[in-house]
Amino acid sequence: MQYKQLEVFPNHFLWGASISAYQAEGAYQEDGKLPSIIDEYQHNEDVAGFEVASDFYHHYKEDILLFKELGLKAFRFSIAWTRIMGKNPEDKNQKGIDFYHRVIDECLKNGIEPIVTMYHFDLPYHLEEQGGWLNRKTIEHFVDYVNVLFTEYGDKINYWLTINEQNTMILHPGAIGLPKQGSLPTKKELFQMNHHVLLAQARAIALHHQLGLKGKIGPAINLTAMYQATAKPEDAIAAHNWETLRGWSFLDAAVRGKYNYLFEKYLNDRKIYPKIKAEDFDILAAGKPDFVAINYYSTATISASKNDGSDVSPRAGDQQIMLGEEGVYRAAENPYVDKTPYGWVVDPTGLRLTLRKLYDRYELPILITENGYGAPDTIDEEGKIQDTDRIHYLAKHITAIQEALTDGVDVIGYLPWSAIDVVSTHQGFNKRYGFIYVDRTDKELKTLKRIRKDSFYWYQKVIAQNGLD
Ligand code: BGP
Repeated sequence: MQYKQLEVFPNHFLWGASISAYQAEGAYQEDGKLPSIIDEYQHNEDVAGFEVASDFYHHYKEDILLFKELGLKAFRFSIAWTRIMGKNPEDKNQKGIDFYHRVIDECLKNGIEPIVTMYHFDLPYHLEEQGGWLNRKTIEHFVDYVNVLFTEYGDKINYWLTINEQNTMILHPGAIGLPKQGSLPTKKELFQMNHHVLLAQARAIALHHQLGLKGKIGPAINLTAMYQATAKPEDAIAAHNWETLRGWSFLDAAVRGKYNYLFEKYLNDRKIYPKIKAEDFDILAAGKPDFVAINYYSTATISASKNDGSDVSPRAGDQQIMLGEEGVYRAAENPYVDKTPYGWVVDPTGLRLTLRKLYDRYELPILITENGYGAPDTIDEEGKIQDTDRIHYLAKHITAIQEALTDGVDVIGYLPWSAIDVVSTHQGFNKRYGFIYVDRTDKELKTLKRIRKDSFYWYQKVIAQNGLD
C-alpha cells in the first residue's frame, strides 16, 4: 500500500537502544558472579573475549548519562542470572542484585525506561553441568531466579522480556560458542531443550500475572519474513516451511499456548518429538504474553530443498551458522537487496512485511528490541566516527516502521542494537553496532573511552523530533 501521507509516531513511542549483559558488562568474575556457558564455551580465538567486553559494569553511570544525552526514552539490557543467584536456590548474591538496582535507578533518575531481558544466552555453567536446558529441573531454577527478579525489581520495571532469541539458541546452537567437551546437542535434544525453555518462559509470564505486578511481559524472538526465490510453487512451500519452523513455531507456543500443526508434523516425522507431560499444555496456555518483542536484522530468501545432501551450507561470511535443511528448504540469494560488510542482507521493506505478518497473526503490541548495522567503524584524523552507512540503514528501517504504523500495526518502540559498541558473539569487537564508540580493539583494551559517533547526533535528532525529517 502506498499512502498519500504517513502517520506520525505515537507520542509515547519508546525510542531506545539495546545491549546484553555478557556482551557489554565485562567484570566476568567480579563481586560473586558465577561462570556462565558463555564464559566456559570455546569462542573464536582471533577476536575479543567477554572478560572485559565494554566494561559497562564499571562505566554504567557514564554510559547512562550518555544515553540521556542521546535522548533515549528506553534502554534494554539483560540481567546476568549468574550475578543474581548462587549455586543453590536459597543462595542469592546481594552484590549482583545491588548492581542492577543501581542500573535501573540510574535509568529512572535520567528519565529512561529500563527494559529488562531475563535471559540472553548466558545459562549458569553449574546448571549446564547438570544437563542445562535438557534437564527439566532447570525450569525450576529459572523460576527461582525470576522470582528474585520480580521481588527485587518488580515495582520498577514496566517491560520484561523473557528469553532472548530462543529460536537462535535452538536452531543455531553454535552461534553462542561451542561446548569445551563433547559436541553440540542432537536435534532431538535441541527440541527437548526447546520445550523446557517454552515451559520456563510460560511459568515466568504466569508468575508475573499472578503477582499482579505493574508492567508487561513478553518473549523476544528473532523474526523475519521469508521470500520464495522464484514463483515456482515448490519454492513457496519451502519458504512457508522455514518461516513456520524458524519463527511461528516458537511464537505460536508462546502466544497461543500450543504447538503449531506443521511443527508437530515435522517433529513427529523426523522422530524428534520431545517428551511432553500431560500438564505441560496447561502451563503453556497459562502463560500468555502481553506483547511480542522481535529482533529483526534481515530477510531470508528460500528455494525448494533438493534433498540430495546438498541443502545445508554456511551463512555468507559466517562458518558457525549453517542454513538449509534436507527436505525443508535451501538458502537462496536475493538480487534485490544490499548487504552489510559482514554479508547480512539489508531489507527495510522486509521489516514492514515482518511486522504486518506478526500483527496479522496475534494482534498484540510489538516492540522491536534489536535491529542494526554491524561494521568495522574507525576514528578519522579529526577524531570522528563517520558511520554514514549505519545512519542510512537505521533511517530506512525507521521509515519502514512508520509505514507499518500507517498500515495499522501497533508498534510500541524501537530499540536498535546497540546502545554502545559491544562484543559481537563470535565476530568480536571489530563488528560494531553502537551509537557510541568504545576505544578498544579485539586484542588491545586501550582506554575504553566512549566517543559519540555521527549516528549518535543523528539519532538524537530523530528522537527529539519524534521521527525522521
Ligand atoms: C542477536 C543477538 C545479539 C547480537 C546481535 C548481533 O542475534 O541477540 O546478542 O549479538 O544478534 O549479532 P552479531 O553480534 O553476531 O553480529
